[in-house]
Amino acid sequence: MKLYNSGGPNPKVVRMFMAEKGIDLPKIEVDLRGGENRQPAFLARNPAGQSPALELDDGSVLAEITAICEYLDEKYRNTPSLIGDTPEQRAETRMWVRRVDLNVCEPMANGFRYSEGLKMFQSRMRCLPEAAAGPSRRSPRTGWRGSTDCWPARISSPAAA
Ligand SMILES: N[C@@H](CCC(=O)N[C@@H](CS)C(=O)NCC(=O)O)C(=O)O
Repeated sequence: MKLYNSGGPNPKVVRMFMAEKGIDLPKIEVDLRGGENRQPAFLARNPAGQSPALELDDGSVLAEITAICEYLDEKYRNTPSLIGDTPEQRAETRMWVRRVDLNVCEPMANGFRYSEGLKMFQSRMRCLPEAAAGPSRRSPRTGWRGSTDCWPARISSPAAA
């Protein structure tokens, strides 16, 4: 196995996960600023043109940090699971990962790509500069801008109870 690695928060998530699990894999550095990830050689591995990507021993390639981390968690069972040992623990982990991805990471990344990062990203992906500011209305409950109004009034977790 080898990890196609680069700067940026997403590969860092996988590197942190690997560090916690004590996993060491060969890394191939991808030059994002130079656009190497949008060239045919890299696109052949990950058509999404993004880093990280994990090349498995059979030559297939796994992308998306959550899928990579879950795969490594299952593959390296000699160290404690970071996802969970029971269906309930795993479900709770996945619930929070989805909430963080949809409500925090994706809006934050798009806010950057459509404003300060526009120069770098407009030739790489569809950008919507008009959406950079996001919703202007604040949630009366949380004070946050965005789609968090659809969250339950109190987010409960067994750990917090
Ligand atoms: N949804 C992807 C996001 C990957 C991503 O956005 N990676 C960034 C680096 S943090 C990237 O490759 N940016 C360069 C580009 O999109 O051209 C994942 O979960 O891995």
